[in-house]
Amino acid sequence: MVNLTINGIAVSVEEGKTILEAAEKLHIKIPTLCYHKDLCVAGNCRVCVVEQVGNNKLVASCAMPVSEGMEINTNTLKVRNCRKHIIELLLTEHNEECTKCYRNGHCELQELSAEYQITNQDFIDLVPDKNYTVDRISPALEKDDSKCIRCQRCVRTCAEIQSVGAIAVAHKGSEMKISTVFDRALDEVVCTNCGQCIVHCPTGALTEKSYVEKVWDAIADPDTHVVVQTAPAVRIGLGEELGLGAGTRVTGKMVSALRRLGFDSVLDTDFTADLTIMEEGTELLTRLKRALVEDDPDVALPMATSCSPGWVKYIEHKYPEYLPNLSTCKSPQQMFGALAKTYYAKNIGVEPQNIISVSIMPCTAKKYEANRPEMKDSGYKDVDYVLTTRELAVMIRQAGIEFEKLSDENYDSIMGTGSGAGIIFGATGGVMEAALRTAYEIITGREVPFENLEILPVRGLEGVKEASIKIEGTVADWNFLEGVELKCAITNGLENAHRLMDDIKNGERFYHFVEIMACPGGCLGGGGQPYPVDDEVRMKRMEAIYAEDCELPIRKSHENPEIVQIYKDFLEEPLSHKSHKLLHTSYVK
Ligand code: HC1
Repeated sequence: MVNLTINGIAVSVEEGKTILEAAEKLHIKIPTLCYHKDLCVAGNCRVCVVEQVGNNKLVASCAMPVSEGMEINTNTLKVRNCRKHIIELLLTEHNEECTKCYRNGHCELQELSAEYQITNQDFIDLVPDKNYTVDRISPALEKDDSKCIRCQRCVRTCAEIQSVGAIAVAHKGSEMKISTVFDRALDEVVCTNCGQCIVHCPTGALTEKSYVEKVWDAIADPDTHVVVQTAPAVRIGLGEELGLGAGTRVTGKMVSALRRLGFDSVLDTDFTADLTIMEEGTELLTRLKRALVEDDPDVALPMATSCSPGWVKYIEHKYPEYLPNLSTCKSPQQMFGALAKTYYAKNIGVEPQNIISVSIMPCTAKKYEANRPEMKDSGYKDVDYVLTTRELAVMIRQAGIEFEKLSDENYDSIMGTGSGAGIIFGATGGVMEAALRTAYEIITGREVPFENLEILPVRGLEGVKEASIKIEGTVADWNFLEGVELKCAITNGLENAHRLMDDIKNGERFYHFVEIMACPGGCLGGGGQPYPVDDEVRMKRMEAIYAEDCELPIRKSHENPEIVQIYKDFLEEPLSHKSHKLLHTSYVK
């Protein structure tokens, strides 16, 4: 341990820790901008300076490791003046139209300006014409260089967490900017639309494309029936965005708020998460049969999940030769959209052209996914508008709804019932766990023992998790699986996906089934969820998801009565002609 004092208070921390981490232990807050717990240290903004006693030096506390006997002051006149000047200098090149900024009220630079009472400007405005580029081409993301403080959190996120590298630093000195290859629009480069750059950006330089006004217009139109679906992870993120603690579960209040906002049908993506288990599970068993019984050399294994659109875009760019390995299942969002304008429309007696289908997602890539040309199998655009968890919170605030005071309400029916297996889709490992709960019962004809419902090895934030299950006691149709050791892997975050895919490609690992989610922690850590985020927040959200699963009366997808009903009334059976037409797709190089 290393002993030091901060503001005269003694503290001991492990060797290698920084001054910032030591101060955190003493509950002394040092302001930061370029620093983020998820990322490697850059030390480029210097707003975290502190004074080292003895040499009177100002040092960047996020980058400076502690040393024995060190004496640090975090709140001297010199420190405060230096931080204030840094903030003022940042503001000289920053778009100051804060009242018109998308991140107004959620901006770290704005917070620091308020904290340091920056009320006048001592420095010359370096960019008086504010003639910056704003990239609004993507259906998912927007990039406004006039709000960038060049902290490079986005660049490190895109490279370190996501291994994508769509954005990088270009030019030097005052010309320096965050750019793409040949300064192209985000929509024209390898960006996966995951939105991790947004949740790591301290200002409004990177934001989601908002469809709030479009949705208000649809709600106000008396000729449209507006159907809304809510993703598994929204119910554990919305409360946090509205000022409740991380991991607060607000499912019933969210349903109630959606009705008050004016949505005509309030339905649940968990329903189509359950449907995905039926379709994807059957697809996996079909592939296994082709491989093990028919010895078909063309069958693509491992089969990979396809519900995370950031991951789908990543595999298209980086591993196109593995596209046949993707499950042909559309994501639950898109399955829902296709059914909203067919099955649901027919059931409620509304013409599909009069339905506007809205989804609330923790994810920005879902906006891109809804706009893919493949996603029109209902004969219309399957999902019209995608809002993030944050955008839903905006609508709730605009409508003057006192969220905390709402009472709990239930989703409408049909397509409003989800099982516990459906909700755990929102956490990394959840699709695998949900699939295993159902597959076990189908293959063995026996009920999963209650104590085995929770499959702990597939849970948690670890980069790559593995599970190997020996199949025993199969029933008739599935005897070809007797004694087979089913090998599965789960990963979250595209850097981890990259490592896993390279190992598969190099023949170092073999699996039958892999679950890959683009964002750290899975959808609960998606690019449309509240900021700020780190592993502590992700863990709280994860615990909330598993707690919700525990309390649901139905915890297996195949036991969801609305799933049983849709196969009876409409789809007939998994992988039927109708389900192929509406629920499946394929991606080509
Ligand atoms: Fe997800 Fe999914 S779990 S991808 O993270 O399969 O976004 O929550 O809605 O579609 O169900 C997201 C979450 C979500 C889909 C489901």
